[in-house]
Amino acid sequence: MTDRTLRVEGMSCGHCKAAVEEELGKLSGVESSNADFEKGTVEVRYDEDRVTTEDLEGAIEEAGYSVEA
Ligand SMILES: [Cu+2]
Repeated sequence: MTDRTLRVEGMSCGHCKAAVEEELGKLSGVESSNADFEKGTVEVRYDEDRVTTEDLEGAIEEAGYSVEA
């Protein structure tokens, strides 16, 4: 398992947090995620063999937020 913290732009409340975590949870290979809207980060634990960083970014964008490089 790999742990990675991504910087997410645009989260402002608990609903945003839930939306990001829900989209990430749809990826098989993501074990857990924890978004922090105050810090603007999301910590993701995932299987590197099954999920790429691009997949994670795509899920976050699907939820309506953007990932900072
Ligand atoms: Cu919100």
